Amino acid sequence: MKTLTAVATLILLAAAGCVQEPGTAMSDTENIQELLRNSDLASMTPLEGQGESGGGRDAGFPEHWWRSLTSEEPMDFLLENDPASGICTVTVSRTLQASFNIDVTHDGVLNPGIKPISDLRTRRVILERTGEDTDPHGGWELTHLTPAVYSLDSGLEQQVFVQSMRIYAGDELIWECDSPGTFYAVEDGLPVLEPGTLVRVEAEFLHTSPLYQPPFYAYVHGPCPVWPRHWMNDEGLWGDRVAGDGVLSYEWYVEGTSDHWFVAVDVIDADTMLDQEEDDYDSGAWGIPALKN
Ligand SMILES: [Ca+2]
Ligand SMILES: [Ca+2]
Ligand SMILES: [Ca+2]
Repeated sequence: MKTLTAVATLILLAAAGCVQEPGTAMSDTENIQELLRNSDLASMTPLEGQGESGGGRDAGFPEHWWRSLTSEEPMDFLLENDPASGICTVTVSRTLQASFNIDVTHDGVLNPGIKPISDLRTRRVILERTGEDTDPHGGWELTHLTPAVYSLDSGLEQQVFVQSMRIYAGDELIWECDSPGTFYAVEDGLPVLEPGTLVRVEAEFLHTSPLYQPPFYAYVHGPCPVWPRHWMNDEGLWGDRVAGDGVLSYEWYVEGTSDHWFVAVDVIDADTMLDQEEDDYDSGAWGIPALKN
């Protein structure tokens, strides 16, 4: 009976991918990878889904646009040091393939063209071993992370980049980033958003080879009203404090019911946005998980 139970347990563990050899505990590397695979903090959303194109204000904006995810590779983990020290920095990366659906004909009909997307998402995290072998994930905990950076993986030259990002609650600055290599403590360094609070996201962007005016379009993703994605402007509208200063903004009341507790700023090249035929998808983004108060 004892043997049967032991065998049954072993089969269950093997099925869950936890144990390769009878009686062998998971290694630090396996524990770290398992933790990261299951962590909401480590994951990086594909920024797909619907939203505002630009308010339908003029023909300089598409009638509609949205990304639809085709496939994602599993997350890739590069351990930057030997975890035997009890602290480990890991580069997490993940590729995605998607479609950029864009409809530039303002005819009241949804008739988009499709541009292929091949992107790479990367962030670094720090884990510490604060518990015992028998604790979940062998006592490892995710303590710090950088923003997720979205970049092209298509072979085309990326020409649009995020330069800075700030989150305000009311008029109080609660999170800012000027360099995506910056680590933030999970315990007290992430933006905490309270449903119903007026939140403003500001960001600055760069186009390395601008052809059009404006050179790019920018969007914020997060727990926003109606749509999880909204247009950011530099026209002094909707929370933008100073028109024409290169700081783009969007302000909203946090939706408690939202599933989108990941705040991202997303820049798309005007060259991508102004037609629906060319294979010229160019975009970049930064994103950070937000905690719900
Ligand atoms: Ca149309
Ligand atoms: Ca501005
Ligand atoms: Ca184009």
